[in-house]
Amino acid sequence: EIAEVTGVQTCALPICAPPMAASLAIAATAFAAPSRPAVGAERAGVQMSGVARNANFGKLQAGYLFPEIGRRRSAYLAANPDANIISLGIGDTTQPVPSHILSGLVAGASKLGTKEGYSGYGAEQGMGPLREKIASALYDGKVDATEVFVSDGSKCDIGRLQMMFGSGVTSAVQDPSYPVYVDTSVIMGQTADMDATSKQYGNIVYMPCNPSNNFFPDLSSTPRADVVYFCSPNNPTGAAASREQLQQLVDWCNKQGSILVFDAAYAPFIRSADVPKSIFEIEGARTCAIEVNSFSKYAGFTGVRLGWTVVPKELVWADGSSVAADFNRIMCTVFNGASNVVQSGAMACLDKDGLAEIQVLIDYYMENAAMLRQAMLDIGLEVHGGTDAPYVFVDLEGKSSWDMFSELLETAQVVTIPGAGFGPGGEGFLRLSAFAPREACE
Ligand code: PGU
Repeated sequence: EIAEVTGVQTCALPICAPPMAASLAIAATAFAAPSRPAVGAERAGVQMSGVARNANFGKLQAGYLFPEIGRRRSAYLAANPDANIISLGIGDTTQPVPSHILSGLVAGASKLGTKEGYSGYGAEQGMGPLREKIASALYDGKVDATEVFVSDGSKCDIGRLQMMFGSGVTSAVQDPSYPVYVDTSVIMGQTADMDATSKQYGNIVYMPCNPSNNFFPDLSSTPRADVVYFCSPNNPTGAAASREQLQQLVDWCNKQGSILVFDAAYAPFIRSADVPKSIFEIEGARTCAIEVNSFSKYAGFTGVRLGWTVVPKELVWADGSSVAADFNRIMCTVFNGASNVVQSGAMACLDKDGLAEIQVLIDYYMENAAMLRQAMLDIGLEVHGGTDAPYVFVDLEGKSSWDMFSELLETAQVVTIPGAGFGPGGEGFLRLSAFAPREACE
């Protein structure tokens, strides 16, 4: 019976111990962990662990979106080695780091070569002067330096926020949305399986955001969720929510007792007047919102890596305890502080010269966006985004987005991102990234 429980009965392999020792070992492990295989096993010549796979991975439908696009691009290149591929796919910056910001990175690296300048582990929350500078230069004093947690990027912070929320919460997302919110919810075990027809995971609240509602959800008919992910300007639709819309969102979250995770990674691309660049410009946000943000798209730091998360002091859990205190606990436990070299570069981003250099970079990418938009309009397609965000969202008039992705790759050697990769609500659209070099957009 014990052998049956542990599954060892079927093991007829040389790695198994002799019968007497085996039965003792089996008995011991059977009491310790009766429902699991106790030892590694070899099947079809492959050594396997006795560790059960985290079942949440089985719920994920495919690999992470962007490596999947990369895989298809590489397969095409392998079959067509002379192809000159134009990439309007992943939102990855392409222009060099400007000179003043670069000098900050270089200075940070050089310091490490001197006895006086050398530093080892830093504060897990980031260097004090950088936290101060983020609070003053980007939030105009609306947040305190102690509420800013400096990190290695906003994607990583979303993962750490999920670790803090745990597996018991329900999450709401815009549909379509940046796939990290849903995928991390699945991996954390917050969701049920995906429904084959609706292509939605159970226990996630999908908030449709499309041309029919001007890319803002009807909150009056949206079920409550514990955590609401909202990205503005949005990836992939390019829509930027107005002040009134964000006020509605904050009021709704406060009323429902939800925590809003506001992703402002594209804030500096906003051109429209009076569109907020931070959720903390909205009254009431301090009792419901967390903001994740990043230098990736501001300053070409996608590979350099520096982001931050703002958790206001007023934000508390249902028992009245501090969310910031728990996020701090996560950062101290699983993060050892952002690179000191990179934090020196970030300081340079935020002084007068650095901010001016960032503006030049953003102008460059937004000019690309305008060109992509115009090109799509010229061929008679309906387009969204591209005016307050570096993404142009093209309406495919009912065509499948994966089919169109393949067709464009094969006939024009252009890489794009199919809207369906951002959730079922993205089907029928294609995302074009303006982070390409100018020649690609021409
Ligand atoms: N938040 C949003 C809304 C994003 O679109 C991205 C990057 C990030 C966060 C990540 O920022 P980091 O600070 O660099 O971690 N989105 C890109 C890149 C793909 C990816 O997997 O992050 C995109 O093409 O959508």
